[in-house]
Amino acid sequence: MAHVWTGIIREYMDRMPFDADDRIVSLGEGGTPLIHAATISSMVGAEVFVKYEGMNPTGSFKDRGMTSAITQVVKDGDHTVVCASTGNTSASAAAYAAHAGLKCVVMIPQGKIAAGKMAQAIVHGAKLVQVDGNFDECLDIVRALSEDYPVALVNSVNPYRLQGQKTAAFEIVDQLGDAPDIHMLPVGNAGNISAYWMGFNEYADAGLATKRPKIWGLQAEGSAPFVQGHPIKDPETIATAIRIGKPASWDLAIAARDESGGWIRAVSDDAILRAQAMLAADVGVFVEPASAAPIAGLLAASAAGEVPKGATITCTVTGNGLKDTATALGGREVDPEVIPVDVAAAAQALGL
Ligand code: AN7
Repeated sequence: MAHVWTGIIREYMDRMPFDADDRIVSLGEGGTPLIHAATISSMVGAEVFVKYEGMNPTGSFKDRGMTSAITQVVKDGDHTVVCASTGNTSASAAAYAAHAGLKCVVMIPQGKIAAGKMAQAIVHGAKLVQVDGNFDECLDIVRALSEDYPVALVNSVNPYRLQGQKTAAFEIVDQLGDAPDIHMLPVGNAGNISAYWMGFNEYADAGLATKRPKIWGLQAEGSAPFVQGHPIKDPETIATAIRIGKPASWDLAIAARDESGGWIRAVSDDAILRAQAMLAADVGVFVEPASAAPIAGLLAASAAGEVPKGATITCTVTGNGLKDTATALGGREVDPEVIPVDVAAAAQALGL
């Protein structure tokens, strides 16, 4: 009989801060595909795989952290969760809160989150407030709210978030049979890079992997505090998910970079959009712009001769392209020819 996936907490229960008696709040997250990217592999002279996190229940990796964060909120007996978000955290928090019967309140930077993510939070019944400021300022507000009011913070400063998100590293090792040589991912608030490093270390320490990957993190050029070496005030990028200037998990991300012998670099918005198109057209995986940053970074590293020949490289593509169709379609022909109901006209229109 096929193994039916039961969500990351149940699948990795022995490595999670929960036990079988806990009421697990799950939408079946995790168990996402690791897909070989043949064209990109031959372009860079390595074996490249993408971890397709857009396959999660709300379309992003945030669900891994939200199942564990919300499970703990229920355990603690809290009734309302709060988060700041560039869109995906709020979509995920809203869905898991709905499933658990909790209230969800969300602070988002005004006009700076993708339409699909906004729709998710609204439809799942969250109370949304737009802030005339950026994500970092929204996070400052919700941190203060969670100190002074009876609301539980579910941003990645909540340690249960990283506990859930580390399972993506477990899955990659389980899927490959060992850790990759290099793992690449986008870096925004820096929770995920910290969680992956935790997960790869935990598996190596347990003898379940023979090595630990170098971690290569990617930011958008206009929003690259780790590349600048300090927080920045007015982050800007088309990849709104990672439009973050003051990452909360700063020290953990620096540790992941340095202990692994990796790096964090920046790529331009144009390079991100080209990588997004390449992933869709060559791999068959439609991601949101932020998720394409690692591929853009991989192509740049390859052009600089920095990709080790034959290395196994995994790239987390963090969010589903359906969340932000406007950016993906920007500058493209979106009004295909209309024909009468006629086979000959169809053949002619299709150039057959
Ligand atoms: C698609 O939703 O911060 O470095 O508020 O949505 O762990 O922050 C989203 C971040 C990468 C960066 N890719 O991850 C939010 C939020 C996508 C994202 C990141 C985000 P972190």
